[in-house]
Amino acid sequence: MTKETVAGICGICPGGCGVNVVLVDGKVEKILPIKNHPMGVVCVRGLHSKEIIYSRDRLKYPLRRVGEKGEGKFERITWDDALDRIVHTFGKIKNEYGAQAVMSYFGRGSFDTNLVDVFGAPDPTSKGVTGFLYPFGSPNGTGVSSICSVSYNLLAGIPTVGNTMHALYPDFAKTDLVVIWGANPPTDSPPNKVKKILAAKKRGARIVVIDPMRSHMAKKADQWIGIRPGTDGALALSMINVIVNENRHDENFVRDWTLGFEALRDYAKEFPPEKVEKITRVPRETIVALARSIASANGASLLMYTGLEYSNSGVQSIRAVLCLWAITGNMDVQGGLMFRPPSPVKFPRIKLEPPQDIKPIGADKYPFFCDILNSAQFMEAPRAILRGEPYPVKSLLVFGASLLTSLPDPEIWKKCFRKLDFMVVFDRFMTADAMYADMVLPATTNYENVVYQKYPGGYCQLRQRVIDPIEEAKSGYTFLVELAKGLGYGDLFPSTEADRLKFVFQSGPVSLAELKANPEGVKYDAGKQEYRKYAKGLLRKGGEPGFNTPSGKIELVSSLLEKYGYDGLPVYVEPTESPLSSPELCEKYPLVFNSGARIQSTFRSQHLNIPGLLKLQPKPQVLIHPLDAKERGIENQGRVWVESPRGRVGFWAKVTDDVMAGQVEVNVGGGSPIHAAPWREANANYLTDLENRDPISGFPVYKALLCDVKKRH
Ligand SMILES: Nc1nc2c(c(=O)[nH]1)N[C@H]1C(S)=C(S)[C@@H](COP(=O)(O)OP(=O)(O)OC[C@H]3O[C@@H](n4cnc5c(=O)[nH]c(N)nc54)[C@H](O)[C@@H]3O)O[C@H]1N2
Ligand SMILES: Nc1nc2c(c(=O)[nH]1)N[C@H]1C(S)=C(S)[C@@H](COP(=O)(O)OP(=O)(O)OC[C@H]3O[C@@H](n4cnc5c(=O)[nH]c(N)nc54)[C@H](O)[C@@H]3O)O[C@H]1N2
Ligand code: SF4
Ligand SMILES: [Mo]
Repeated sequence: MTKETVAGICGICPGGCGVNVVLVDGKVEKILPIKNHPMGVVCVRGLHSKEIIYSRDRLKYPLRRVGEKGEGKFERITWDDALDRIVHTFGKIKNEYGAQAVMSYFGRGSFDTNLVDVFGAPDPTSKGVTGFLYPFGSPNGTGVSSICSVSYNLLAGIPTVGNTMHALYPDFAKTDLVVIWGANPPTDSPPNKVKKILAAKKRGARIVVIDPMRSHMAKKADQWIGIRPGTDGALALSMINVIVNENRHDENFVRDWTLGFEALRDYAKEFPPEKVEKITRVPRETIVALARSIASANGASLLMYTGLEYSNSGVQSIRAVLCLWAITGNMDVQGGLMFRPPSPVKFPRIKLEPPQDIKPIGADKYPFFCDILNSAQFMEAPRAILRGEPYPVKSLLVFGASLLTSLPDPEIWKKCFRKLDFMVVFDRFMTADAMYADMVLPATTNYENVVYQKYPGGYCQLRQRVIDPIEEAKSGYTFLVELAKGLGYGDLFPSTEADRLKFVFQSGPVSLAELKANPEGVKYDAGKQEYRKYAKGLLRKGGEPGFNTPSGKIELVSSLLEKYGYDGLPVYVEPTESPLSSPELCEKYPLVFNSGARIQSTFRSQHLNIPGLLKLQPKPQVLIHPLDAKERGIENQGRVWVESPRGRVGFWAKVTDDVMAGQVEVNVGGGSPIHAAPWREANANYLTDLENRDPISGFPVYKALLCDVKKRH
């Protein structure tokens, strides 16, 4: 028996956590954290790496469909045959309908640095892999950016503060007050912020969590503020109202560095705490007290992520919160919401240009989204696939995604899959989508790949290949480069993973030799942190003072949104399906529906076939308050139906006051053929609505709908 331990990076999700891999006879035996690694921790899924890598469910060979779509009959083919067939069919579709008829969807399984830095848009960075089909001639690179993170990161950040939100970070080390608003850091990938937040608390900073659920983080916080889902915009505007009325805003900052204060002040008059208490369910005293704390904190920091994206005013609600941070002078100050320093070093990237002669799908309805991302908004794909509007889409490459479990209305997507001429799925496992594909191709875990990982703050680590690929699985990079070669543009990219590394580190901030000599990673200078960079000309390209917005100021009224025909103010809109906006519907569906708060043992639709992880939560749950459960005769762990105007799905009740009375939280992820039976039957997206979206982002309203929960006999 040979036993060795090698330093590497966890290869299960894109979190990039540093791990020591214990190998016995060349097989992964155990995963241990690397001490003092910038990511710090290894989550429970990382600890179960062995079970995931060697799962008997892994796809091992390329497959070609031989039965009907959805039937699940496939035969093994070779990679060469598979690639030839894809190249031939994409070419045929291009000749007949134009290159735009070929679309790609890159999901949560595609966030590897190799892919994002090569095939993603360089500026602004969105993590989306949008560019693979640009050289082919198709603007329809799309993916999970159509439903995740972009609304917060790009569409709210860029028009308001002039940067992506990923270019900002909360100054936990110096803060007085941490507000966690629509995020739960323990289930982040990676979960590296928890330690910093708890250290801030220990130092005496106050931690406040605004969330419909008493989340993991809320339990550790000083205060949990429960809120009705989708109403955060009203809460933020009400705090603005209080602050302005009490003259607590930062007058100098507002005068010198913001645009549209008077209009915002006037609009916020419509949101007095007495009224907003009824909208949000946050008591008026709490609204006033929190507003005062944010205004008076010597640095109030803010941590947000996806929680506010999925309502009818998602982008604008996130903007309202940013406006609150701006007028209270909490931007780029000690303890506040900081901009990352301009980095003196750059990793070389490959720049792909989108085709200019044709607009992506969705550009007519979501022009701001499509322009910022240079990509299609996938929510509009059914129109193109089923009705040929505005032009037909005939082929879909699904890369590391599970559309049938993650998008609203799985039946419409099945219809799309049946209608497509050609569909390819590249994944680690057989997904529900793959059952409809013409070709199913096996992907590696990142333990089987060679790449590098760079971390914010100046740290870089080599991702060593710790095991050989399982059977014929290929890395995403290898697959895409081989496909690009077949399609005639392989010469744009380094042709192997090894060449790819050489390309980056020929002029990257650290050398390949240094990285190889230090497998736990290397620090490099990512710029000096200073406060008030906007005043020193450190945020704009030309070195002029100000923010990176059209006016150079933080735009409380956004000129960019106005240019696209949207309201420039961060307007609040009541969710279109809610107790206040649809009282009649509410008689039949009296509970507010929320879905998709992360659980540790799963990652969206993943790991629901892994016995060790399933043990942690064997069944899909709906979290319901004891009062609502009692009224319905529902017991803890009892079987229930969750019903919405779209349908009904079976779950198990978790009766808990971690959710507020009158609203429920439904687990997301179920619905794949390989899932354990209870999860296989529980696809929460039969309950959500494809047409109910945020008008700016096109994101579905996953988190502010109506439903009822009934005992299942
Ligand atoms: N109702 C409701 N629906 C939601 C949400 C919600 O909150 N509520 N959340 C939304 C969000 S935020 C997201 S991001 C989407 C997620 O939706 P998806 O992007 O579909 O994410 P996953 O379900 O994780 O599916 C990822 C797939 O990639 C595969 N995979 C993993 N790693 C790799 C890899 O390295 N290579 C390849 N080729 N494949 C890989 C996995 O096996 C899995 O099948 O769901 C959304 N859907
Ligand atoms: N273990 C694990 N980790 C994951 C994932 C996973 O599936 N499993 N998914 C990954 C993905 S795809 C993403 S995008 C990130 C997301 O990371 P986060 O955005 O941090 O996602 P959550 O952990 O669900 O935290 C969001 C919080 O917002 C709350 N929330 C929901 N609706 C509202 C609302 O209307 N208002 C307010 N104020 N809060 C609301 C939820 O209750 C939840 O506590 O996590 C990633 N990490
Ligand atoms: S967060 Fe992701 S990368 Fe980090 S340990 Fe967990 S599964 Fe691995
Ligand atoms: Mo996501």
